[in-house]
Amino acid sequence: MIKLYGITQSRAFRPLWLLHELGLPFEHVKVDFHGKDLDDPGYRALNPNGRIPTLIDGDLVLWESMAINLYLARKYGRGAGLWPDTIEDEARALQWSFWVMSEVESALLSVLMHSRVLPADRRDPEKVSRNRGLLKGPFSILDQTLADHEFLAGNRFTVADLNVAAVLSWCKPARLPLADYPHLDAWLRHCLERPARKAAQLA
Ligand SMILES: N[C@@H](CCC(=O)N[C@@H](CS)C(=O)NCC(=O)O)C(=O)O
Repeated sequence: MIKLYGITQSRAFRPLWLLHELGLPFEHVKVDFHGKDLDDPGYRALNPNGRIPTLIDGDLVLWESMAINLYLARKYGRGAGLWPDTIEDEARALQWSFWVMSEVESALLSVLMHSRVLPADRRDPEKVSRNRGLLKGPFSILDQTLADHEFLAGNRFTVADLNVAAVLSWCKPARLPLADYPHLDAWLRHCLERPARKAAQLA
């Protein structure tokens, strides 16, 4: 059986959401990044980075949330429509998954940490302001794309939408308003309304 390591309140949320979309049976091992779980030698043998998530599927041990999702969607998601139908749309799914990790994730995480997660005395408003500024470019690009396209790869919700929306789900807890990006805002709400996203959040 598939095993997914990592608590919901981490990047493990991304594969958890996808596993719920797929409706596959899986074991959820709630390894936490608070405390000592990630120092456990058994866990380190699976993921030498000492991070979550990690996936086991048969002989495959895989880490990196986007790699896990692209693998799961390609292997198990064709029937559910989560893997794109054409090579061109596969390429778009890869493009948007790499894009959200390289252009958005780090700046958005910094806004989240410094406006919400860190204790008040460790928050740096300068970082919030700088990273909010950095996000304007990528958010405008995504908004323009979604003005002309309902979805990011093909004409239905796929792993491309899930991967990008899962990262952008941090906008709400980071209290980042999206009013300047109406197409992005509407698409994100639509993605986050999906029952599988809600089920993953409760996992
Ligand atoms: N690029 C990795 C990042 C994984 C990652 O940094 N996970 C965090 C939790 S969200 C973690 O395990 N942090 C523990 C640590 O850095 O010690 C991915 O997307 O899977």
